[in-house]
Amino acid sequence: MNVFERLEGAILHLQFSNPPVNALSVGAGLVGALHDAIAKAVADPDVAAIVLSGAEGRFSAGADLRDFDNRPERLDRLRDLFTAIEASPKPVIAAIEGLCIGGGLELAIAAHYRVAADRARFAFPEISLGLLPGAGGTQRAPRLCGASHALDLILSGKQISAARALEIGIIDHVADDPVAEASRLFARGTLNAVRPSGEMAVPADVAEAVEAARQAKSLSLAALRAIACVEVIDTVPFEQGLSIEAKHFAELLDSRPSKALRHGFFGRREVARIPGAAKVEARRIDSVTVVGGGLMGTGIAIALLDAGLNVTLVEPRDEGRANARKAIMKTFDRNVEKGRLGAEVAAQRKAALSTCGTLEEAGEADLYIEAVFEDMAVKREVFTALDRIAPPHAILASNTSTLDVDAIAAFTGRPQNVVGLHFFSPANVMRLLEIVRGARTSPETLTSAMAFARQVGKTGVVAGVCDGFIGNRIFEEYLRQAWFLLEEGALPQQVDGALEAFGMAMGPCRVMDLAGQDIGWSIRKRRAAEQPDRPYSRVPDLVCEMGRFGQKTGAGFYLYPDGRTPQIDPEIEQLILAESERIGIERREIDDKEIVERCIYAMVNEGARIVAEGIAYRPVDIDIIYLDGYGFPAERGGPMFHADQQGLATVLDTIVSFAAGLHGWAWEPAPMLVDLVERGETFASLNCA
Ligand code: T1G
Repeated sequence: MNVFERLEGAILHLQFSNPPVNALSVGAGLVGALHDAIAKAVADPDVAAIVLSGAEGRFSAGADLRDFDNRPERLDRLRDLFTAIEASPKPVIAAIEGLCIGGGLELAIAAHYRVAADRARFAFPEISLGLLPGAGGTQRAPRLCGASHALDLILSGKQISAARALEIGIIDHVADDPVAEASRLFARGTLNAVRPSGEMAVPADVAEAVEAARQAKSLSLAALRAIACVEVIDTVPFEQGLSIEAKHFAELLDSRPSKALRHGFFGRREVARIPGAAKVEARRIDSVTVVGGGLMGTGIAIALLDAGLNVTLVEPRDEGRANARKAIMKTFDRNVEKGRLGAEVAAQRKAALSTCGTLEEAGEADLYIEAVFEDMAVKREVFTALDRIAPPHAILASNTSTLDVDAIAAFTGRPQNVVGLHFFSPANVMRLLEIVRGARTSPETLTSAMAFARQVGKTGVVAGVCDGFIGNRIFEEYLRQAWFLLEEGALPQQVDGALEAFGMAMGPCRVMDLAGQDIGWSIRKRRAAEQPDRPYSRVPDLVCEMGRFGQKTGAGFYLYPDGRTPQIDPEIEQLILAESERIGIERREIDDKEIVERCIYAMVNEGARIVAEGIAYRPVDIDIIYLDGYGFPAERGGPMFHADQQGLATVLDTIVSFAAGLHGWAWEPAPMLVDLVERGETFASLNCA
């Protein structure tokens, strides 16, 4: 961390540096050092103006999020710095390159002027962390750009360009070299009067902007508090507005949603850490061959093309190959039509795709991703051919979602180069990528796969080899409870309703209707043979035996008259009542609390086993898998974080109570959970492992 000073004539240039993102850290001393430098410059008679800039072509990514987790008062140091800048009797000009976001943007608007490079970007991302700009942003920004633009920035968290920031009044000038331009403009007398934004006129659109913002549906706690902060601008002095903002910020900082969202932010970065592989160099991946032109193969190809990679898609059947190409082109065209993608970029991505019928025609690649039928004989054929054709350095990956990656690796003479890359459908949309490490996968292959995940904008999480890896193995226990609840007394709409009220993007009955009930059916059949002592309810099988596989057949647990919208079907209720009667279960009233606890704690219990077995490195890996791959509510931080928040002793007591009930066999408490409770520890204590 450094603050570099350079006096050029009467202008003092202050450049602050705190790699990698110039976080305004109190703990690391940057904020204090900046405050001292400003005070010294104000007292120095040789200094007439101050130009502030960030090092390494970036202004600042905001306050140091690690700073105030347990030391909220540290933010007062940031607020003091901004007040000192604003109160400076000498003009302070922010010269901005790159990202200027969060507390970084609050620093910039505490200065008297702002000169930015065209590539600079501005945002208040705090809302995505369950926070609000807590160091003056809600009071200063509206005075610069009006309440409506300020609330749009604060409530959306979106980034805007320098041109847009200039247009709405957040910045004053755009220049190739902001530092030089700031000096030139000061020398010309353009930027030489101090202009504290806090003393600027109250914008005229506060009431209207607040009214409009409040019309939005399901505003989060952070959004409600941010609106309240802007609303007071009309009625209280600036200083009082700052203290109201600080009060709301402190409340949010301590709120569960914000703690969960911050857990997710750091968790997505922690899961990239592969224990024991910190020093291993990742292999570059510039070209990829995708083997298989089905739904997954085309989705994977689109994801890679979107990341700017050259992709060769191998599909032996002419019609399959033509359909794959057509589906890929259609996706890019649709994104252009919807304004998500420029026509030129779409053309570049389309041009980066080649298709052919055989691996021999495909030419060499750095990475091969097999996405063929989920059958071991077919995998053997593909990997035997890959072993013969792929260059020695190439990574050989399988997109398998259920098969044994070690068995697949054994089809080759290079198991150290073999890894699972389990994409989630639709592969070009879902963020999660399970990276399945075989027993003989080398650290270099694993590290390269993790770097590849980041390269293609995915959240890579490493999983060991077991049935279902991490995500699907846990999901099976979640579904097992959901199906038992149906035969014990609940109906699909109640199970889905309870879990969607908890925050799941889609309840289990709906999600399996979407994914295809036949997929779950085949897994249950396989597991019935492999694990006869761990049965499921027959209810979903009965639905499948009617040929009702969900949306794709127009009916599953629900009817889909328009192909998408679920409609309750009395015939399914009859089927469930008959099944309860057939197996002699006296149906009972089941409340939503029990539905949620049984489904979510089943995840937690299985997750504890998965960590104990080393299939997942840490509990946070399970959280990120569920946040980015299974629609777990972000404001609850994932199953393991949620369990910590509930208190593991409470979770264990509830699990023990379920063990005394029907299907108690499914509720054997995971030894790790019991041990953590006995030691008074949390899952979080295992995350630094
Ligand atoms: N605080 C602490 N560490 C941060 C950080 C931050 N604000 N931003 C990034 N890092 C770490 C990150 O954890 C990783 O480290 C490394 O930097 C590289 O990040 C007062 C209260 C800026 C777009 O929300 O969105 O200001 O974990 O891998 O992909 O009102 O980082 O690997 O050891 O993400 O190039 C508001 C959060 C804070 C921005 C760069 N600011 N950061 O993305 O690199 S609250 C934010 C980002 C605030 C004020 C409020 C991204 C990025 P490690 P990275 P990247």
